[in-house]
Amino acid sequence: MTPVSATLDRTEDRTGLPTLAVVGATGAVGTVMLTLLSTRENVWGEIRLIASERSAGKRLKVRGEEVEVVAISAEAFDGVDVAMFDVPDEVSLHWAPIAASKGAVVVDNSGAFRMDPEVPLVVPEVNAEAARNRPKGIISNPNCTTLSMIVAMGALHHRYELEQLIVASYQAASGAGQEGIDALYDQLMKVAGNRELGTTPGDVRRVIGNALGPFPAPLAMNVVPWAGSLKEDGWSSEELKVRNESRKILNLPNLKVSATCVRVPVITTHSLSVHARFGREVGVEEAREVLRDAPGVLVFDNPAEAEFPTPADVVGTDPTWVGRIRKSLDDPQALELFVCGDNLRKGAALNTAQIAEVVAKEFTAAK
Ligand code: 2RA
Repeated sequence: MTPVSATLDRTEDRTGLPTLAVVGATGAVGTVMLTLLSTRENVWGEIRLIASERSAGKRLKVRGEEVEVVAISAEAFDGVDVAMFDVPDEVSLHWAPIAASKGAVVVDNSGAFRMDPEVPLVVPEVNAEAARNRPKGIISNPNCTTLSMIVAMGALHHRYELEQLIVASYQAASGAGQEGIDALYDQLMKVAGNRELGTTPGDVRRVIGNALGPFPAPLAMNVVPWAGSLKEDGWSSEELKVRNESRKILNLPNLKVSATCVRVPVITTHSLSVHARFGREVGVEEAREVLRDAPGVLVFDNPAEAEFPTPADVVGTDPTWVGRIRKSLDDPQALELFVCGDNLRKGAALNTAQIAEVVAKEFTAAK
């Protein structure tokens, strides 16, 4: 679907187009979603905004028009063809099956259904066809950390047969929602202007005090080797998601994956350093060409000119940016790469919108 730069013409004819519901329209990802729906090529008739009772009655702009938010209820899904959910796991667990039972195809951005064998986990550039097989009427959107690298990995896998991923993530504060964004800005205010901080153990911690927000340690002037919740044997939920979701999306149940997830003081855009090992020898120039030709990937890789992706440059853009592409020194079958992707766009709202657009085509084709 081609993005268009201007807000859509309000007078366009939307007759016969499917009805879309956006559930969780008022959150950090929901806000990006409304921007995307206002700037991408339009495939929707009515767009209905649904949120909690608390947000009902608010008026939000989408496609240049004000739309009133309605409270979530079974009736709110009447006549809805596709429902995009961006709400906490427990809300999706409850409401997604209800929306599906009313005939909507649900595209869910929570973790509630991602590993359910009856729910496809879809990245349109990699496995769009999986969206058709949805026995529960639900399609899952992957976690933002997986999404920030998987488009590039999918392209390389199709050429070289991926065997192993060893990754370290550098995750932005907005991955932890609005609370994470607010905490990082507040902490940056506290440390700003103090030219002695960061010189003795615990000095940053003392200045930040209890204002940790959703993070287990100060994030300003720091990196925190933790995201998500504690799982077995010391792994974090986030690290297991990278492993399990990569396996499911690429249809490689035995893919070896080892991830270390780290939070960094960046507002939005996740980065990952990736060591990818393949079933055969990789030519680095050829791999660059594969990535250049891959939809959704932008190669930005000329260190001699200081050209490599950084979150500060990538934020607010759609592609997966790839740089620092090198052949591993000790393994002719492996590549080293650095990837960046906006965790609120491709990592969440954009991929959800792309999946919904894949489904919208089914409705449009059926008419
Ligand atoms: C994070 N990936 O960055 C998570 C959000 N889904 O915290």
